[in-house]
Amino acid sequence: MKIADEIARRRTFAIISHPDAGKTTLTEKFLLYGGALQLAGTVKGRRDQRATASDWMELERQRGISISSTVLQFSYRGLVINLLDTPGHEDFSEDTYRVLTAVDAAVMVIDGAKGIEAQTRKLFEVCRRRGIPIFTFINKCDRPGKDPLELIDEVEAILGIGVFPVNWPLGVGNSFRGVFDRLMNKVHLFERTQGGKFKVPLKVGDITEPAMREQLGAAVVDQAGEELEMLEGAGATFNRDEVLAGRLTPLFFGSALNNFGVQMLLDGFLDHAPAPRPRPARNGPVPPDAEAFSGFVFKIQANMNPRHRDRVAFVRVCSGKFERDMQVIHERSGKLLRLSFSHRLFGRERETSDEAWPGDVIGIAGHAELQIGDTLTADPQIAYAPIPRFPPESFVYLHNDDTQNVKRYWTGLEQLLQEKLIQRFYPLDATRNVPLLGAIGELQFDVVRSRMELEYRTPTRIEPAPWTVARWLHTDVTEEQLRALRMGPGVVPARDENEHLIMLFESEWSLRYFQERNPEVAILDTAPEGDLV
Ligand SMILES: Nc1nc2c(ncn2[C@@H]2O[C@H](COP(=O)(O)OP(=O)(O)OP(=O)(O)O)[C@@H](O)[C@H]2O)c(=O)[nH]1
Ligand SMILES: [Mg+2]
Repeated sequence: MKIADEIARRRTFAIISHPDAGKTTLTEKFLLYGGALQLAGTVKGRRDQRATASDWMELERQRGISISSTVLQFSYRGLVINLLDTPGHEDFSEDTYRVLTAVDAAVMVIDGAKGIEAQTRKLFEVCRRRGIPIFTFINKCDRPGKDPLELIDEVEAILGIGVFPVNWPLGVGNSFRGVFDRLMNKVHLFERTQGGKFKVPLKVGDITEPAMREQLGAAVVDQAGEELEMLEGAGATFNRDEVLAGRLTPLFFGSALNNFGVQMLLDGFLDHAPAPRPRPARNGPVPPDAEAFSGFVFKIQANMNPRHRDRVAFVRVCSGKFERDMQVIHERSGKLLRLSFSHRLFGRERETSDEAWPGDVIGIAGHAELQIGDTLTADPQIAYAPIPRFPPESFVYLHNDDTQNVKRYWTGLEQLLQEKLIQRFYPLDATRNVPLLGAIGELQFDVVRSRMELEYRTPTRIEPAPWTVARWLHTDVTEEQLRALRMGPGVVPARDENEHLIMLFESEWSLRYFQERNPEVAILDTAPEGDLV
């Protein structure tokens, strides 16, 4: 059974967390240990240093933060891994949420000095709602941080999930030298090297060996011994079913920057993470080994590689076998599309892919009609749920500063709207033609300006608009009802690109005032076309 084998060897997962916890660094080290890179790059390197494979955008390199999610496909240990590095910053969180619709598991990275931070908590909630198993990595153990037992309590208490520490740190901060593998009962002793560009030398042995005691120091060994005993006494036992149900998180300590514990995390994750499972759809779950190919678009991005200045739709394959040149149904329009330009993705790099299996993320070029959330399928019965669109919290007018080049401005803006980096709104009483754009956070407008400049050679200028809250109205609301609404101060009705009505408010206060004055009007937290799953 070819398809069953192919499914069994797929692992598709996202790395998630609050900004700066080390997702991109960990991604790079997974690539190094997974054999996909010979030399690891750094997030915010000096000019002579290699950048990372996942933070390839100009603005990402300048600022040392991730802005856009990246897909990296590679093979390791006979498995095909689809790894998605996501941005942590809240302003880019829509991209991260979309990625979470396309993965089967997540690695949650926690900065050992900071513990659970706000954005990590939100992303964890999304994973829990979707039933995605989570593996936890406590990063930056090379720096003074919180007590390991305290960190475990924090994960259990704040996230409300059982924790099984797979390994235990030996030494902290400057004296962090290794980890104890609780499943294998072995010590992994690492050597610190400069920069962590290459794999680090590793010594594996028993904690009782005199040589280990000497190298780690008696105090470290004794303390770890006590803590490990406590864990044995009080802690959870390892149970894979609980992990797959999202009730237990295997937890690993390490340092991505120094390559400590990276291989153990990668191997442990691959051993226990699920292969693709049946996926909910309109007419019931679709098993991955269904005969018919199906998948959906969860991201669109153009101009990723200067050699191919085109638009790529990221498709998660959910069932059946994908073959290049196949004809599929574009479920939203009912049209047949031939998918001739399919690619395996590795950051900004790509190569032609002739076939793909459930779990794979492929890049499809050459189809301008593809939108985020679209289902592509060989079986007309299959339709996947739309991907929710969240209300923006920041609004600006985007002016074209180069009036000689109106066409480039509109082409660029149209593309960025397609990527749903931003949304465009049309106030009902608008008297001006300057596009009004909304985004979850302001940083997104920096990205818009940078990409307009770099990819469309169009300098733009931003004029702030006063709204900070927006809510869609239920699609039942008629024109007549709309005219009868008591608006109150600081609110403007508008339409989005899909003609749905949305109210723009200057403050939470004006939203509440509006709700109190119009109790009969149903307002929505996400755009009317998306079910929040
Ligand atoms: N000391 C120490 N620093 C680390 C470690 N891992 C990552 N860092 C540093 O932490 C900073 C943030 O790392 P990134 O990998 O960019 O973090 P990120 O989670 O991808 O951040 P965003 O994508 O912007 O949310 C960088 O300066 C890294 O060098 C580690 O193990 N130890
Ligand atoms: Mg990053």
